[in-house]
Amino acid sequence: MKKRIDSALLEAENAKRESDLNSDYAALGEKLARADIDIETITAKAGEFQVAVPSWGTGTGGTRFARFPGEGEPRNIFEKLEDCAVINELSGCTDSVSPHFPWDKVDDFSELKQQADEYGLKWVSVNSNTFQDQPGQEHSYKYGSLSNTQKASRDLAIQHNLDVIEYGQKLGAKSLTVWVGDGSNHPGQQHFQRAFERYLASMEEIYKGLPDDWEMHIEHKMFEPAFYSTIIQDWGSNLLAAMHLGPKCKSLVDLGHHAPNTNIEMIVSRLIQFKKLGGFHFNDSKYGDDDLDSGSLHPYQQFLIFNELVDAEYRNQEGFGPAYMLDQSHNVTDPAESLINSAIEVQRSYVKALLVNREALYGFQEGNDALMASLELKNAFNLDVSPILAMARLRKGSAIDPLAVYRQAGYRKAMAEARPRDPNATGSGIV
Ligand code: AFD
Ligand code: MN
Ligand code: MN
Repeated sequence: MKKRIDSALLEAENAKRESDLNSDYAALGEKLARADIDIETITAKAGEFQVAVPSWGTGTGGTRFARFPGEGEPRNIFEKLEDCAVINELSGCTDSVSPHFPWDKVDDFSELKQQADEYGLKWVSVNSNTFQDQPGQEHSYKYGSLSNTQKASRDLAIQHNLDVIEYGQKLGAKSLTVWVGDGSNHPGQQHFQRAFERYLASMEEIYKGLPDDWEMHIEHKMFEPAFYSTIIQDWGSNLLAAMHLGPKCKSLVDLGHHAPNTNIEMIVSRLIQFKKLGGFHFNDSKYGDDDLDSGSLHPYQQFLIFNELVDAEYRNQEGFGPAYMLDQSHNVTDPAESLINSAIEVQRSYVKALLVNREALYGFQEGNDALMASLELKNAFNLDVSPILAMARLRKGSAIDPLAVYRQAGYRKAMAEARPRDPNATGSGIV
């Protein structure tokens, strides 16, 4: 497999830390054994866990006010893929990429697929973009795309989604994620029911174009760019649409797309129960769709979500198998560093959720022992599982300390030289 980080450097950095890691791992192993947990089982599961990187996350993000580009940003999908390869080499838990079209459109998809194959990266859910007009676009999305009052704009948006499915097929992806910015900014501007009917009719056309083994994932979002109403504003509308469209359509939960303090883990549970959980866009938020780094603000919430996911896994819940993706906007950090760290934080939540004694928890729940039930979760959350994560990385040839290696490698500086800024570069800033 083609590597972008010098293996000698990686091995030397790991060698410096290996003996400390072995001691910490052994100590944690003893502690877990007292609770009848086999550390090796957990480490193996940690090693299997993967979360996809969004191609658009490798560039510096921005806000409505400005974008402050970083040094050595990728200027096209090939360079984004290079950064994704680095993120995966070091973290060992991001073996797939979620592309966004038309930002990532290329003339020769086989060349793109080949580059990904060489890096050992897979393509997952393809994203369509009907939330902005492309240069020269004949019918605008200013007043919506799939729900636009004008048929010509709706048809364009439908066709774009069908094209995106085709690109995805060439790359080997198996799902389409649809997020639209459609909505209204003024009370009375839009007839709610008619707009939703138009959206559903358009989505039916896209659904018809799905290959047999594909899924379609709908992403809800409470506000922005429409600030009064959004066509799929919450999980209720999302689920209604997914149920209307059929079994291949499921809901995708982006953590930043809910009102502050919403009980997202309960939404996750409901979607699991009705076989409608398609996937996740992980990120963190304080106020709205902040797109902050996963686990940077609400690690307990992220753990509680994984508690539901691991519970479904434990119960062999039928129809369960969500796609895990990050969706973040990095304004003040090196995007590669944020993505490495965030992927590991998501993996950390998963591993902690594995430590919950499910049978004990069910017992406390049945017996209405609220305090012990909550402590069963809290005790797992409070355990520092870093040695397990580091050991999982070491065993697959990744870094014990990914960020230290990344900085030692001087990757960003090298990219700043290799990738002089391109004012026409696409794909960064609008997430
Ligand atoms: C925007 C949306 C949504 C979507 C992303 C990529 O809020 O999160 O997943 O763009 O289309 O951030
Ligand atoms: Mn998202
Ligand atoms: Mn978002």
